[in-house]
Amino acid sequence: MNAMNTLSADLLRARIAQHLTYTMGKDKAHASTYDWRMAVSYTVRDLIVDSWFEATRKTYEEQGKRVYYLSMEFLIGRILEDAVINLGLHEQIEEVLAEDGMSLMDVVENEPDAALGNGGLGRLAACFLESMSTLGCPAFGYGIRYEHGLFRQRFQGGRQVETPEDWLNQPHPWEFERPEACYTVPFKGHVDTRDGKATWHPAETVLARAYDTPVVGWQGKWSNTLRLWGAHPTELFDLERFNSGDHTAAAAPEALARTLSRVLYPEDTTDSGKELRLKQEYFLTSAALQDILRRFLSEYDDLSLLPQKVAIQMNDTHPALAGPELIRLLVDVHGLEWDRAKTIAQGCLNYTNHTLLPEALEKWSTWLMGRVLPRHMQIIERIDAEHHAATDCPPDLRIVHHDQVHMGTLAFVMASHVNGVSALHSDLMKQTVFADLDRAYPGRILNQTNGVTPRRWLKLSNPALSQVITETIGTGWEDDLDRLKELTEHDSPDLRAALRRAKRANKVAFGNWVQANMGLTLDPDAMFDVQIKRVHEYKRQLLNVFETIARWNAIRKNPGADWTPRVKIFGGKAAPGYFTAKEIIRLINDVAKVVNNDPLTRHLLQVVYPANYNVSMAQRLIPAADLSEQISTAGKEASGTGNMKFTMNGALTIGTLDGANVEIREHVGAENFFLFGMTADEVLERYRKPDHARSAIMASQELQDVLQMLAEGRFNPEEPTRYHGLLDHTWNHDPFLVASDFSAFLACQTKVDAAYADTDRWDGMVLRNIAGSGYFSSDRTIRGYMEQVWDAKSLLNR
Ligand code: 26V
Repeated sequence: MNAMNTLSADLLRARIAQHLTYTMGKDKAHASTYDWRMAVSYTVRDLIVDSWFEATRKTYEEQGKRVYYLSMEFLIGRILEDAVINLGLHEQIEEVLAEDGMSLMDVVENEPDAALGNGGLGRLAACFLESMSTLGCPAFGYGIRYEHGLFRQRFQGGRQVETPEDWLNQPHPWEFERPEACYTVPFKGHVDTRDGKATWHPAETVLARAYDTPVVGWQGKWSNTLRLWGAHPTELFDLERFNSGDHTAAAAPEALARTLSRVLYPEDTTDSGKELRLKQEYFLTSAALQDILRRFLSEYDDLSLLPQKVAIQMNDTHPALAGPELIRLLVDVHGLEWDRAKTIAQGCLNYTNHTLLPEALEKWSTWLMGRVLPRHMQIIERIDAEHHAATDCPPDLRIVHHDQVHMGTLAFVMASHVNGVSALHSDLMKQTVFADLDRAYPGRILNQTNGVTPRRWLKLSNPALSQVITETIGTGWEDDLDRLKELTEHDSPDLRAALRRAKRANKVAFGNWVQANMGLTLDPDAMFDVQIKRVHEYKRQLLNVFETIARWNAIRKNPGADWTPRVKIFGGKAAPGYFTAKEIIRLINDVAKVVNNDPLTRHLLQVVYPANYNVSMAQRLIPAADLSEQISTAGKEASGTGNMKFTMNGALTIGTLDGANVEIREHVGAENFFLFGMTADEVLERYRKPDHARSAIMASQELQDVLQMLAEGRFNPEEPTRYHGLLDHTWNHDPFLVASDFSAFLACQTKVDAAYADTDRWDGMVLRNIAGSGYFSSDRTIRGYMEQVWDAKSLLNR
């Protein structure tokens, strides 16, 4: 039983009123939604603090192994709603707020998203934090407290325009600033070596200051800490310069230091080789490792115990300096021998790979690395020499090669375990990018298929469906998601109808939001066909928009046919410097403008692209989706996590055999999944055909028609040549095989139409998707990491 459930509305009423008066300094008559949100947030936060202290006490007492999750990104979204759901305080707070004419929804929606991440990798880190707390795994998340998270997206004439995000311009009620938890992070300068001992004389230093956010698990039984580092100057300002009148120069040290935690890098694939990014990565890594060692040494005095007490997870290669940094701290600061230090470091570290796209594999020039981190460059050279000596690897398998430091190789060599994020992805790691390293270090690569937290992605975002589930199988599925399987035992016309009603209610709610925000009226009985994710060529939004155009053509040719009405919904941001992705966004918006204004087809086809897709928009959109588009070129999407959220929420997937789609299909049953397209092997084969694009285009009249319309500027008569570049790209390059998979996609979409028209059949498929989604809870994933990677134990109920 959740202790919080017994908290009376009276107590909450008193505490909220207390915070409104004494923390916010407002009386009820003048309190704004913001004031209420802060008062409610402080009230809820107070309720978490006790379990937070209790978890810390227990971890010290049991001398448990701690897990440290190092990530440059945590895409958290809103915090209050999550805490309220996990504490089970929904109804009581709603009741209290209603007395003053407020609603929990208004209060919750007043909170800005914490958008400290780009996409899947950052959102995964946020789901993992929540699951680690739910499972009582003693853990810390370490990241950067970016002042500005991921940019906001607007559309101007259909084009993406970026504006800075500013979540910290209001006080952030969830963090505790820790001025005493503060570390010096050194940069640049030179290294002296005397009698075999290296001394680094840095030329710059920055202070890393901790800001802690408690992360509460399901039912408030355990809370861990997300510790984000803010950069501060070591010297406040140059008083001499200030006194001499040079006020700008006097503030320079402060400005320089703060740059390090100013803004999240918005690229999520291209490694741009920027010095600031390298400094950010080291800033996070060094602060985290100093903190880890300080905590360890406060409890133990033998550093050899470190691997027994500490597991460090590197979320992609971004914190891969953890290897050399840990060795540096152990050798240079704590006086250990090199071999011992390296063995200890390897015993603690693990590395998760999140992409095989070559352009996303981080590399740093030895020149930059040597200038910014001269001591680390020496350490990396030595690790590399020993790696070479031990494995006799060819030059291209070395960490340093062609004057570049290969961070993937460094992370791999320094880790106990290396994992991919879906079965297919882990297999491909072994067959391709990491094949030789896998042979040199057999058994090091494992798989841990991603998952998502069902608390945020089902219970919180889809109360209508959650209620149907609870009414059918009872409570307790929230932290035991395999229980969703029981739904199949209750399959009945009544259950199917209930699922359908819940979905329709969510579609109506989303339709109202679109009406209010975009002025478009959606038909809730049309199929909501959704593709939401970062815009990338490999994710093939282009394939989806080509299909949209082909569908429009087909309807116009035969408007009287028995069409299944569809709303095509897109959402997602492009990296600011990614030209082709931005062209694709503009094309979708141009197509939307024309198609939505066609009186002949309007009732059968609409295209909606709300700007600024983020976690909160995902929470509205996913519960309202009928069809989930997971159509990446096979072999390119490491896992996907959106695909899992849709399945849990009763959307059917149209997808390729890529990433975790493969496992989703196995769990929901092949007959309940719309599969199309080439396999990863067939993709490789297809690339060998020099005219793959042209020959595929010539084989499809529908695709030729689409391309012809773009050539003529059918969607942009004001500038008919607008998409000629994109067309040339498609005809002559088509790097992600849009043309080659087009016909299969079209044919599969026709099957989707037929299935949707058969309501009962569709509802049965929906039921089996929800029932089969239990495997994709991040609780299952975290259990896998605890057992197979970290060797960590839950401290709950002990
Ligand atoms: C790379 C870089 C390069 C330098 C600039 C900043 C930056 C930021 C992120 C990345 C890596 C992005 C990799 C990524 O997000 N992978 C996604 O990870 C998800 C969680 O495992 C997975 O579901 C997606 O399939 C995968 O694309």
